[in-house]
Amino acid sequence: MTKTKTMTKNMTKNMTKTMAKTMAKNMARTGATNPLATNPLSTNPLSTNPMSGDGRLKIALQKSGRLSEMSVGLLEKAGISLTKSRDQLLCRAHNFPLDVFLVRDDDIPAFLATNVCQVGILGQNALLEKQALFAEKYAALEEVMALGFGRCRLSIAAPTSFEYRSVDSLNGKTIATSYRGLLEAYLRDKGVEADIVTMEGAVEVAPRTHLADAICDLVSTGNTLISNGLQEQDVILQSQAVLIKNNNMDSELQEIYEKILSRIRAVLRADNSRYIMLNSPIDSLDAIKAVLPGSASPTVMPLQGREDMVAVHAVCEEEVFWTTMEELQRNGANSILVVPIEKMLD
Ligand code: PRT
Ligand code: ZN
Repeated sequence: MTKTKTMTKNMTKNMTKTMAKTMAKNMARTGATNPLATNPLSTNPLSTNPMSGDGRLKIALQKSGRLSEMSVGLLEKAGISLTKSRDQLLCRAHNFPLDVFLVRDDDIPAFLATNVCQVGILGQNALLEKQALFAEKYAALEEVMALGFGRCRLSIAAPTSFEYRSVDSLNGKTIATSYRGLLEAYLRDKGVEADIVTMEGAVEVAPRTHLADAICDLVSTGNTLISNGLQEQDVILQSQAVLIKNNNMDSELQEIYEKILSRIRAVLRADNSRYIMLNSPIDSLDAIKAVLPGSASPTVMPLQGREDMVAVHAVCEEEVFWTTMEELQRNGANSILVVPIEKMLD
């Protein structure tokens, strides 16, 4: 089978790594500055040579995994409508100059480093791990914005029977992880000497199978650790999904990027904000304003037929808890309504 055919066949599985490598090699060999010129995707029947400097921004998202749905959802909330087909590598937005590459999260940094894509969404942990392992290659990738989903932490955990007093207890021990770069940096910083066993998955079983004394892995609920008889000990990194970019955009792409950025900012702001409406006695207006969370200047309007009451409307840029509503009520507010905000632009 020819190389091209193999790639097409395995597009949904293996292509991303191969492509990034091929591009990097070609660039090094030819000295080309534009990796789009050696684009193996040009045989992709789904595309009309999407990478030929066509004035469309390229974004890399995780194809299938914990970040996929939220990443695509974020673009959709930003008004970008994608032709959805899960087994495609490439989606074109039809109302915005944006192409979306759906790839494995581990490959996203390479896509940006080779300028196949200019922006991407991935876990901070994944970016920092690549930068820890290959500092020079990924130095130019920049974290632009935390996106508030995919929250987790990279932690060291050990069997409950392990007498863990501090990270020093790991001296001379073996630790299994998929995050060798970050773990090595952490241990170096703490002056701890330990052996590291790299595992691609199922890290949590390593102590039970005597492959390692402890592990270093991502944790969100902590249930996986508990069900494997492990106890979380040290948190190396708090992580969440982030928007990243390379520094390779011409002015045309930069303009598209800034528009997307502004829309994503607006979406995140709206997601975190609530519109609150209530009626307040004029006498306790100041007290009520003081209770309204994260709201600078509420709108106050007269209430028809009520000399003693006013209507108060405010955008609260943080969550409105039941306890806050109860406090507003204690201060004389009634008819309190809290509604989500769909879109918001200054
Ligand atoms: O196929 P591809 O390579 O794209 O996906 P992947 O399997 O490598 O990644 P995926 O989808 O599992 O995770 C993508 C990103 O989601 C990670 O890089 C993190 O940024 C984020 N994330 C958030 C997590 C978790 N929470 C998480 N809990 N990634 C992995 N886990 C795993 C963890 O490794 C452990 O096995 O979930 C287990 C622990 O979960 P709890 O809830 O039991 O603590
Ligand atoms: Zn991965």
